[in-house]
Amino acid sequence: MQQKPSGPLRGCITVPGDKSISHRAVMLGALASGDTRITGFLMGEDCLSTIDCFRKMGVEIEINDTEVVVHGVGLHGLSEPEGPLYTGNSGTTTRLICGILAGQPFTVTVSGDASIQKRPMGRVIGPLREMGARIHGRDDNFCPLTLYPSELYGMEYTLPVASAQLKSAILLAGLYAEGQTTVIEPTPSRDHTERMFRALGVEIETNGNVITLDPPEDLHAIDIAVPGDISSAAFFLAAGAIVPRSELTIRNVGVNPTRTGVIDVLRAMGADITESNHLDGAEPVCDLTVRHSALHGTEIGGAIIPRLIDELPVIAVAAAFAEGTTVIRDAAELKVKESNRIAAMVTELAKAGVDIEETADGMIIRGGQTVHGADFATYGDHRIAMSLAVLALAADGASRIADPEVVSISYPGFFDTLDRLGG
Ligand code: SPQ
Repeated sequence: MQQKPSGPLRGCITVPGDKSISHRAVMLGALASGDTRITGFLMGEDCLSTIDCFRKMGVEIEINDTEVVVHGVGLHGLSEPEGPLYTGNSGTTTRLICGILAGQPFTVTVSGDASIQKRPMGRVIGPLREMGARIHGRDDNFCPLTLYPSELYGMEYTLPVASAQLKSAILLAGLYAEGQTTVIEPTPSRDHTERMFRALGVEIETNGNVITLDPPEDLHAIDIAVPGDISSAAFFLAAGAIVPRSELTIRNVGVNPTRTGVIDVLRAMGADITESNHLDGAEPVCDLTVRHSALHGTEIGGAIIPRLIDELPVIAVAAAFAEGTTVIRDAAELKVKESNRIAAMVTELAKAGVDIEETADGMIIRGGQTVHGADFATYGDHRIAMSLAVLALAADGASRIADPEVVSISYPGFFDTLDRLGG
């Protein structure tokens, strides 16, 4: 698809529901006793993969527009699927479901697309085995993964990486374990699983970086309102900041503090972002307004990284338009996402004439020079596609983006919303 430089982006939009919360709502709704009504559900391919997996295990799930009703089967009510579970492109589905499957009395195989088959699963296999799970993975690290019936025991586990998927897989297995399960994080990662557990009546305590779960008798079904995804809003925050004369508002965005690193970093770069209409609930939300402003480089590393890991590609785009140098470090996890997001962004931004250098755990961007339109590859990665679309809005000359349809993994209407804003 061809994208030309944009006039100002103006207007008021909503973004689709949070992907992380949508996955968890289906998973925990399936294991709850009673019906879970989910509003604002993300109808992206990844979340539909999660629905498909649970349907195959006997859970009735209705979809009406953006509302989903999960008829929970209870903690011990899943049934053996007829064939393997297919998780598509979704790392969250693949890793979290392993925690649940480890506690089931049947054998099941899980795999996904070519990208999922390259993503490391050893980080989940190891701790689940320590809890007593019997799991076989290709080369002990990759899909397909086969899980066999086994007895699970609670344990204390220190995560080697700050990963919400790994933390959640262990806590989900903890539902089926004898005794307490404790997870210690190097730095806090998104805590949607813990918040949802609490809302469903599970005893779970967070003390700094230590999370302890007591296995429950059952989960009580509740209604879940999914807020707009801050990871999707991030594309418009960056676009509004770099396209001259823009001013746009994104309503009802989830601003859980474990996810708001992108707001902190864009503000540190000089972006004009204001918050209004704060609502506190299981997951806090507010409206975000961004106005174009001059940006400058910054340093990004340490504990903020898990709070903005998925937004680093679009932050790199903002850095290309910022005066001075931006250094991103401590972000080696970017190499094992849907694509190697460090290599992908360095290669594509260099095509646009950006002075950018790959480092072992991040990148260095010397911004403020003219950024040119170019023919961009997406590496089959939704976040790379949308980040490059944002770059194209403010670049000099037209750009072409190969396979733009990959955005449907997390944001099916992305290009329509961009059009509506004048992009
Ligand atoms: O689900 P998937 O494919 O892993 O999606 C990504 C994304 O960019 O949408 C990562 F590639 O988000 C992850 C995120 O990076 C979603 C997630 C979650 O919902 O728990 C946690 C993060 O991954 P991790 O590996 O740090 O736990």
